[in-house]
Amino acid sequence: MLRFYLFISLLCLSRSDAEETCPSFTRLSFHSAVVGTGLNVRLMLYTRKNLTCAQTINSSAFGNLNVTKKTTFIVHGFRPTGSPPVWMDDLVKGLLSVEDMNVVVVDWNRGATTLIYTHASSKTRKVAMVLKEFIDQMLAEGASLDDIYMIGVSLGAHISGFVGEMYDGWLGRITGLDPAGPLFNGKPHQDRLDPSDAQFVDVIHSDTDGYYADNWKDHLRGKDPPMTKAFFDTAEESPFCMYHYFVDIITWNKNVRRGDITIKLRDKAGNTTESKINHEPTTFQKYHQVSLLARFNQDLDKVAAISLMFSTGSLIGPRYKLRILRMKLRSLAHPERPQLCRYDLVLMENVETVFQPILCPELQL
Ligand SMILES: [Ca+2]
Repeated sequence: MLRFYLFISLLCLSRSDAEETCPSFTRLSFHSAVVGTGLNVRLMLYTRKNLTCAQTINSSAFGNLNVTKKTTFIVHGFRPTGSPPVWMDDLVKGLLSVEDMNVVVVDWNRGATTLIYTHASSKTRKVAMVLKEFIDQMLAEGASLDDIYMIGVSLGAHISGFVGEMYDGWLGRITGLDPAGPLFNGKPHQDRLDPSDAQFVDVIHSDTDGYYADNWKDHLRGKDPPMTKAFFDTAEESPFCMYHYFVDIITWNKNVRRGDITIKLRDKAGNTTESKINHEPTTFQKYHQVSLLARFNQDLDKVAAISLMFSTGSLIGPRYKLRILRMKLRSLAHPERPQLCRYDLVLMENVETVFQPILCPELQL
């Protein structure tokens, strides 16, 4: 019994030891917010090797940080109560679940915690300087600015902007989440987050003054000119926009065909763009319509030629034909544009078939 008790005690001891070695985000009391806090910036690293147990890192101790991978900094904002941000853990886990990268939580709770907003905002430049020093060291170790991504919330958005400004906008990306308005709205670009601070800057407002997030369309429609452009997803390279079209295809092969369709569009000026269809192979059944979602890097207003290629993906065996009764191209972003059709086509496997589309009849029976 004594031995069992000792075992339990050792177990508890080792567990509490392990917990102590995992640093956690600075937790302060409301009292700290009342009296105010001096600035202290801590960098806490999470990777897939240490998903749940952070490592405190600095310019001379990188821990698991791998400079050949992407590094995402998460920078919080004003903390009027001293408590850690409740969303931080979910964001860290979410990022690491989609990509094997370095996630650095920038804990400046000492500094951000105060009841007086101007005291917190006055420290943002200093936080940016600390981050610049750290990133400089990362670059010296072989990291690339292209791989640096900063997600900044509230004041953290402007901190990210200041860091980006110090690198003349060559950081890979900055995402501003509800960037702080007071003391920043209407200021020159060097005093706030702006589109020139990184190669790609995106901002999400969920609490724009006076507008609810779910009313964004009405708000933007009222602007002159109207600003309602939504992109379902974006490309990896500049200019990042993706344009979506539906390609409706009805086939009449006797047997079921499975395969991919590659689509190219060309306009009268000779500009071409190729689809990025990256879903599972499509099943074509006789007289059944399938609607493929095609993504293009360019939005060609007046399509002069369409090219289709069918592929089953198999390198050996017979080449198949896909007999198309009707194909229809329609823009998702511009449903008012005329839909383009073509009838009676036979696609030979792995052979590009180029044709001029015609306007679809207004009424399709
Ligand atoms: Ca700026």
